[in-house]
Amino acid sequence: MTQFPPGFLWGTATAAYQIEGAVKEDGRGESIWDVFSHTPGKTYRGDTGDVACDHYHRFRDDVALMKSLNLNAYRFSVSWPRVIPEGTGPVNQKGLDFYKALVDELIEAEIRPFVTLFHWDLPQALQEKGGFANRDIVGAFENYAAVLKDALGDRVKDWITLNEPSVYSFMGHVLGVHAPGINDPKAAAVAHHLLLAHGVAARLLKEDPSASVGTTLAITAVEPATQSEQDIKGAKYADALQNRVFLDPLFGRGYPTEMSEVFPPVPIEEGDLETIAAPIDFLGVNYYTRLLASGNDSSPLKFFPIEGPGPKTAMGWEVYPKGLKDVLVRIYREYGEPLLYVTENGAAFDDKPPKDGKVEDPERLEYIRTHLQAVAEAIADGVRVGGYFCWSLMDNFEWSFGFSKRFGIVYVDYSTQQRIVKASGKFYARVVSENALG
Ligand code: GCO
Repeated sequence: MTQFPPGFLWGTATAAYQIEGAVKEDGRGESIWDVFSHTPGKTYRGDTGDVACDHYHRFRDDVALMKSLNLNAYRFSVSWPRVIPEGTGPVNQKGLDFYKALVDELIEAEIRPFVTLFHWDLPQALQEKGGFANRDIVGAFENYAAVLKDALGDRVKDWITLNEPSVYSFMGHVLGVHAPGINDPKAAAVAHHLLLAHGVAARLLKEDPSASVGTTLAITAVEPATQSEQDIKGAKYADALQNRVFLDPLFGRGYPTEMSEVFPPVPIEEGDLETIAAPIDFLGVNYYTRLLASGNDSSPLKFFPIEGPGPKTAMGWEVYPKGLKDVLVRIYREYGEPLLYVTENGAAFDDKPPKDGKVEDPERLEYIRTHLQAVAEAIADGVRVGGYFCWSLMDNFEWSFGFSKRFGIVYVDYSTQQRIVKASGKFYARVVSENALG
């Protein structure tokens, strides 16, 4: 039996655009993901988040579902355009009311809300002014944070400013496979403005001394493909560009030098690095897989990823639980021992349709079990990990993959919106109730 510390938080994570649906209801404005998903060819079979899991209408049932799984925390995101339809300007009271009702329902169920302010669904009106490439976004974000603080701050104490700024910057603005679908190496400016937005929002939210404020990064366990000098150098670039571009400035170290070697210069103004390094109470770590890097001086990023030998999920991501322990230990030791939460971890597999009301997903169950073991090992090594949030509560809109990839521990039948707890969900519920891995 591997015991977790008393008070350990057990949750699941979701994001607004991936589950809510109701994109045109109650005054919600348009987001860049509405535009992107409705652009032909951008998502699998043209799937959109128009309905998704219909969580906007079913949130009470979904909270009851979490309760039935014994969960004591829930990480969700607020849709900026639902709350401020144009990004700046008038506030949409009905949008705020939805989140107030959700928070009330969670608290009633003794589930602690962790609120992510920005999980990629930028108001389209702001994108039309340049989005995160335009420095003005920082003021808009601060204002949005203030609106949420006023509306929810009496009951929400755990805030996550951003989700995975790396993915938003690079998949959205260099590769163009996520909204806003731009191919432009100016992504370094986008990354910088995201970090600045984080800094100003963190400072503001922390005016409440009882608030706990952090941000969430996608952290990849980077390893050299071989021990050759070339690959070790490649891994250094991969780590700098994937992880340290965000970790270093957040913890007051400025940007890694590798960044300016491969991207145009970051538009840093005086005081920016101090703003970005505003004190935080925790760091959220999203972990899925490792990156095996092979060095190559002539490739634009100085490395290319090579396929690892382990089993793969339906995303083609290598299952590598040891990497989760490694990244937790590494961040804790190298960045001043911050409190860490695993804010996302989970796997897509091609689940078979329910049979006799059951969904058997042994691979996902094993993925979660081995990754929880890795978390326990990090804790045993002295790392402060405050909680674990499985991605995801239920199958949902997996961005450009639409509904073709299922990450849930709860199965969603999209034709009826029926939810069925998968075997992995039942397993997770047992771990939570015992606060231990059997
Ligand atoms: C992410 C996002 C999630 C994804 C998940 C699986 O962090 O990439 O937070 O929205 O759905 O990671 O790809």
